[in-house]
Amino acid sequence: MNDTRRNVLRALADGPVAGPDLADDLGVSRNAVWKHVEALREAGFEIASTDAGYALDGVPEYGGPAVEFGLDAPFSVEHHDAVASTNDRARQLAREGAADVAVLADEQTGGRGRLDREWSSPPGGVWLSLVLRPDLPPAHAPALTLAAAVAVTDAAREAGVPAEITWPNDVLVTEPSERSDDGRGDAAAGDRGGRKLAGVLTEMEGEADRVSWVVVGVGVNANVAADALPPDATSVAEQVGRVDRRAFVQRVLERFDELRGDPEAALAAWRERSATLGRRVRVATPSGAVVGEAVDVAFPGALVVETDDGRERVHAGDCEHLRPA
Ligand code: BT5
Repeated sequence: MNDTRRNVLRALADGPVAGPDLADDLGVSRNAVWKHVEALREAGFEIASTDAGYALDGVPEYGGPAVEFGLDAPFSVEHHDAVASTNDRARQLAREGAADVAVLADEQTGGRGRLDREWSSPPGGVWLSLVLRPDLPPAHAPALTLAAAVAVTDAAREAGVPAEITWPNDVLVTEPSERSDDGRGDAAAGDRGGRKLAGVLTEMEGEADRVSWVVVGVGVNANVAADALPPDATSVAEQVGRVDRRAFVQRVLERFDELRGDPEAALAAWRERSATLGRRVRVATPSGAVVGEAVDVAFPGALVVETDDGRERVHAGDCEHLRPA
């Protein structure tokens, strides 16, 4: 959304404003104000012309301007009805120099998981990619993935879904008997630990000592029927019914914004929400399987596994929860 339009909305949020006053406050012509109001009406904002001036009567259910309106985090939002992949669009924006843009799509036709796996992205989901330009060495970027997983987990919990995180990037809903807080630890061998609600795909470009950009892609099965998803997936709709995606995305962006500059807080929050810590795991890594008890996650996101041969730090891989030995 352009800056003047954003400022028009901000002014209307505080009550009716006369067109001439708005023009003066924003330093634009009355005609320009009128054009911005018309554009906002087209975007779904209900703006009445009253004796007291323009009055905001309604905000659209979803979309870029709707998510930006009332958002307490410094992201501009670009919404598409459909794209191949919001990560691809975000990478394009990153290469053009953008920062702090959130790309959203209702549907992805070529959604990607890690290692070029497919990510099914039917209409109704939250398919979101953040363009970031943090002042970080590339090795620290995994902390952003953890922060995103925490942000999604908190938004899901506020929507009533008992979500937990499995290392490194999955947000799952576990069956009550499998939940990490009941201490029973009896998920089936080879189990991912529950049904997958969301995943995070982080991509970046940069020099050895500093990233030039990072794209954090977040996929959440929000208002999607379970039968439109892979068999071991679940959705917010299936768990608790349809969610207000505008509020959900705002919560994700705000929580992520709180955590992105504070990796220690992100790590602490991740540990509290983790279904992996304290479990026996098998992590498939490029150099072989690591099996043992997951005892910690260490900065910037390594899983610490207590194996028969001592402690190992695993930086990347796919993690399964095992039955206790
Ligand atoms: C992930 O990969 O979990 C990262 C997913 C990131 C998706 C977002 S959506 C917005 C942005 N744009 C993109 O193109 N991507 C990002 P991974 O851990 O590799 O998990 C992939 C596996 O999850 C697949 O092989 C399937 O088994 C399963 N899967 C595919 N679609 C799913 C879905 N919608 N829900 C749950 N599981 C799914």
